[in-house]
Amino acid sequence: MAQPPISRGFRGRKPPVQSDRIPPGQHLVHDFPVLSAGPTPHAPLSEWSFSLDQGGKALKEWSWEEFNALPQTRLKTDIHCVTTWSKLDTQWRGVSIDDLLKAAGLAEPPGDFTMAHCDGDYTTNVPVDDLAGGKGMVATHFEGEPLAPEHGGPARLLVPHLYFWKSAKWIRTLEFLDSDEPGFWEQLGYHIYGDPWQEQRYAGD
Ligand SMILES: Nc1nc2c(c(=O)[nH]1)N[C@H]1C(S)=C(S)[C@@H](COP(=O)(O)O)O[C@H]1N2
Ligand SMILES: [Mo]
Repeated sequence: MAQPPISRGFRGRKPPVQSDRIPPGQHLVHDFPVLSAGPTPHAPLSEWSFSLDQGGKALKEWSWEEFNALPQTRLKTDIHCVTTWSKLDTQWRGVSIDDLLKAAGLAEPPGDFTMAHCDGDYTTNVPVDDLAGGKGMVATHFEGEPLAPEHGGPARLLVPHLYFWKSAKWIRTLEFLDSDEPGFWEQLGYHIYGDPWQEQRYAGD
């Protein structure tokens, strides 16, 4: 049966794809774009370590072996890149910031803010409240496989409720700070906090 033209566009269209999960200005992708400000580092696992730092000193440091022996957290979550792609239901495994603090013997986080430091000199700042309470992890696995080098392997920060530039790839140190300081992209004009639901893309948004 002939349909009036107005319904034709709707018939051919997929149902509005869970638009309550796509923040303003974002669109859904099914691939996994790679966005890196520099080359992919390839540090051998025998030389890899992860540390919680404060004032230039390590509060606790783990080797790759020790890190993988820590309690594992699984997380299924949506991610949102400031370049406007969003990806739904990504699955991650790693160590939660809560478990890292516990394993370091820290009853309280030693500062209200953090700076993630990575192989290749990338940095990004995240408030402790956005990492603790099950909100952030250091991820080593994606979709059941070891995290690919171009996506941050062996380990990346994962803070899925903020724009994905906060999820620092190749993280090696989480530094605790008393005040919020801008990281790499934040110094170049990106928003200091980066909430995708508020479209906090650039400073002043
Ligand atoms: N170390 C490091 N981490 C990084 C970046 C980077 O250039 N270096 N890019 C950020 C940006 S802008 C985004 S959108 C995501 C991209 O992650 P992906 O390449 O796994 O998609 O990583 C973030 N973490
Ligand atoms: Mo990004």
